[in-house]
Amino acid sequence: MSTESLAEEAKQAVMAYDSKKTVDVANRVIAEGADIVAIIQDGFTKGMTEIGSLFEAKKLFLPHIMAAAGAMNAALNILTPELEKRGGKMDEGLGKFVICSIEGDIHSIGKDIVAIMLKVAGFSVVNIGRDVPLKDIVQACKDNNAKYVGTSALMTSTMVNQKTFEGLLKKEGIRDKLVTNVGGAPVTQQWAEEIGADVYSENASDAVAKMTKIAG
Ligand code: HCB
Repeated sequence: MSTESLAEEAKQAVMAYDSKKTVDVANRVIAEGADIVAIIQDGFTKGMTEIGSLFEAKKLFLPHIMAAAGAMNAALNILTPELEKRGGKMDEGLGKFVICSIEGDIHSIGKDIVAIMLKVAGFSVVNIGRDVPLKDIVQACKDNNAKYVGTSALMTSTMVNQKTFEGLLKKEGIRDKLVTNVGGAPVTQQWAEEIGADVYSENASDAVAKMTKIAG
């Protein structure tokens, strides 16, 4: 089956809140050796985005989002270890990369995809979770002697914490030691520039492309 057809099935399965189906698609992606990243981005993620739009249009409600997220996560639980396996022996030599969903934000699906893809690309990723207080992110950067820090914000109300975080890094005297990366659905290149973040990443592939270039 083509990658396009599998991606379409993945999208439809998320939109049907059907975990059995998402797991079935994930298993077939592995069995057929299909492109996992393409299926995640062009399939499962597109289904989630569509669910988000229907929610915004008040055609769906929170339980629908939770069910769709559950279906997507069921597939990611299968695809993530396979992605790591296909990455071969991961040399994490590109440096420590602290990543999290920022204070106030419990959305974690996208951040976890970015984390795993950066790991496969060769970063030593320290995924410190979701809704992480800004002071704890700073502490994790210090404790790990991180070179890079990525924050994910899925809401307009939590994006502002990315700006506060930039200020906190300066106050703590470690801003110059870090490359900051920002992402999440409402985040844009313009926002990154406005708050003084070093890199904006639209999606996981973009994060890998831009960060590996910087890591040299
Ligand atoms: Co949630 N939610 N949600 N939600 N949710 C959004 C984000 C809305 C846009 C839905 C809407 O109104 N249309 C909305 C935010 C509105 C706004 O502020 N503009 C919203 C809301 C309001 C809420 C609650 C407040 C609802 C409520 O309780 N009334 C609540 C949040 C509570 C809180 O955080 N304090 C809430 C809860 C939930 C869950 C728990 C049901 C569930 C999350 C489950 C989980 O993550 N474990 C959920 C979901 C799933 C969504 C939508 C539908 C999908 C998000 C998602 O997973 N997308 C989302 C609608 C949408 O975004 N269009 C909706 C798929 C992933 C793969 O994409 O964009 O997250 P991504 O990540 C990409 C990309 O952005 C980038 O790469 C990733 C991979 O390609 N990236 C980074 C992300 N982080 C990065 C970090 C980097 O350093 C670099 C790149």
